Amino acid sequence: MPSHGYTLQGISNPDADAVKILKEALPFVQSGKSLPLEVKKLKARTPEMERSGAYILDISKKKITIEIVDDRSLFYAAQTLKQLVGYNEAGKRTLPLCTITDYPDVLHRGTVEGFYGTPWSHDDRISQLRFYGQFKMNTYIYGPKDDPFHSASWREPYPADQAKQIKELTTEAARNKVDFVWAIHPGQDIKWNATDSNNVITKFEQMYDLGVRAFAVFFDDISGEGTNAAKQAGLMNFIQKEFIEKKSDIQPLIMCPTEYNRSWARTDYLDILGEQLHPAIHIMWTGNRVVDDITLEGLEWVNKRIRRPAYIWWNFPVSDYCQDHLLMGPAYGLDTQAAGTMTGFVSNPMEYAEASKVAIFGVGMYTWNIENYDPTQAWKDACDFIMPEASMAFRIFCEHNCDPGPNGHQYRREESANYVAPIQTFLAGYKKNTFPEQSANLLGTLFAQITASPSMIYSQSPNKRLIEQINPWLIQFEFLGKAGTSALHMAHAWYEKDRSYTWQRYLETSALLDSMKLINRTLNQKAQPKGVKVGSKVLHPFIVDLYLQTGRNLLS
Ligand code: LOG
Repeated sequence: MPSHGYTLQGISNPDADAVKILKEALPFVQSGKSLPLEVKKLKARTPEMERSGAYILDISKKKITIEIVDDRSLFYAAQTLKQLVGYNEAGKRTLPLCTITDYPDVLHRGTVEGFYGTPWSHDDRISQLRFYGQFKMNTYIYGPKDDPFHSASWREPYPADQAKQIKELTTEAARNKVDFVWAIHPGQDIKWNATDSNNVITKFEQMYDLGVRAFAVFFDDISGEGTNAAKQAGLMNFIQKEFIEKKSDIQPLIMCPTEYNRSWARTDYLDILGEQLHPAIHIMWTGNRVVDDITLEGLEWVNKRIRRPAYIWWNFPVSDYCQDHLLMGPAYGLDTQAAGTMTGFVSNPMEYAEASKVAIFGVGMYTWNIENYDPTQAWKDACDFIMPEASMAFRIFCEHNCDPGPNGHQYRREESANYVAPIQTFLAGYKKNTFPEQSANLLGTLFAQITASPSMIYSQSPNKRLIEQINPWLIQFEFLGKAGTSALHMAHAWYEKDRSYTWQRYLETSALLDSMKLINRTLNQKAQPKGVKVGSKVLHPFIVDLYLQTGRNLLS
C-alpha cells in the first residue's frame, strides 16, 4: 500500500457512511502525492449486477476502482475493502491485488424480530443493525409479538418515548444500509371495513413520519374472521394503492399469510392470495412446517401456489417454543440449490439478541452466496467474530447448546456430533468391564474444556450483554463439565476395582447432577418450558447413563 495514501475520485456525493468506512480502512489525503480511489457507476452486464448492493472492487498497484449500483454497493465494497486490509511484519497496512465481482443471491436478507417473549432492547437493536451492515444484510423486520403497538393495540400510536426510539432505529438502519421494515399484526380483531383499513394506513403514516420506509402486515397465529384470504388480499391491495403507490420512496410491501407453512396449507387460501394479491407484494413462508429446513422442493411447491417467489421467514434460531434451551449451533438445513427461488430470507431469532448473532451470521453468508454456503465454516467464523477474545471457549459452549430438545414442532438439531461415536465406544466398553482409553481421554479433555470455558468467557469477553443473556446456561455448563469429569473418574475407579474411590466419585457426580437440577429449578423460571438445559442431547444423557450404570455396579 502506498505510504502517501489515496484520493477519492469519481462520482460526486459518494455515500458518507461508506466513505467513513473507506477512511477507516485506508489512509486518505486531500491533495499531493497519492493514488486514486475511483468510484463509478457500474455498467451492468448481467441482471445480478443490477441488484442493490452489487459492486466490482478492483485493486491494482496504481489504483483502486469501485463500480457501484447504489449507495449500498459502495457501503458493501468498503466493508470488503476493510476486511482485505492486512498488516505486514513492519506493521504497515497491506492490500491484496485483486478484482472482486460481488452481488447478493437473495434481494432481502436479514432478520424478522417476530418471536413471542421479551422484545429486544433498544441497544440490542442498534447493535444488530450495525452487525447487519458489516455482513451485508439489508433487512430488519420489526414485529415482536409482545409489542402491543405491533399487535394487540395495533390501532394505537406509540407513546412519545418509544416513537423516539423507533426514529433512532430508522436512522441507524439507514446508516447501515438496512431497510427498517415496520410490521403490523392486526388480524386478531380487525374488522373488514373502511374504518379499519384506514386505521392501518393511519398507523403506517405515523411510522412513516418516524422515518420508516418499508412495511409489512402479519396475519400469522390468528383465528376467526381475520383469516379470510380474499379480505386480507383486499386490505393489502388497498394499502398498496392508497399508501405505497402514493409515496414514491417506500419498499415493496410484505405480508405474512395465515397459512404460512405447508403443513397448514390445506385449503384454497394460498391460491386466493396468489391470484388476488398485487404481484408486487411479497408473501412470507416458513417452509414445510412452522420450524423446518428450507428446501428447493418446498420453495417450488409454494411459489407455484402464490405465483411469485416466496419471502422466507426462517424460524431459526428462535427459541420461544423451547425456552429452556439456547440454539447456538450452525445455521444448517438451507438448500444450496435454491438461488433464484426466493425474494427474501429473514431469520426469526431468539429473544437473546447477542446470542442470536451466531445463527444470523450464517444466514448472512447463506443469503449472499447460496451455492457456496458452508454452515460449519460460517458457524466457526461467527464464533471468532462474536467472541474473538475467547473464541475457542465460546465455540465449545455453542457446540453443546444446539438442540431444542423434544418439542411440538418436532424440530431437532445435531448437537455434540463429534462425540457421539466416542461415547458409544466408551459405554459399550464400560458395560463389558473394560475402559476404552482413547475415547475416555477424548471425553476427559472435552469435560475439562467445558468446565474451563465459562470462566474464560467471563474474564476475557468484553461483550457483557452477551454474557448477561447466556449466563444461566454458562453457569449450568460449568456444572456439566464438572459432572462429566467426575463421572469419568468414577468409571475409571470402578474399572480399577477401587470400590471406595468409586463411591466417593459416585456421590460427587450425584451432587453435581443435583446442582444441575437445582439450577434448572431456580434460573429462567418465567420461561416455557422453565429451566436451563445444556448438552441435553448427548453429553448430559451420557453422564446420567454412566452414573446409573455405576450405581447398579456398586449395588450388585
Ligand atoms: C410465529 C412466530 C413464532 C414462531 C416460532 C410465524 C410466522 N409465526 O407458530 O411468532 O416465533 O412460530 O414459535 C409462530 O412463524 N407461530
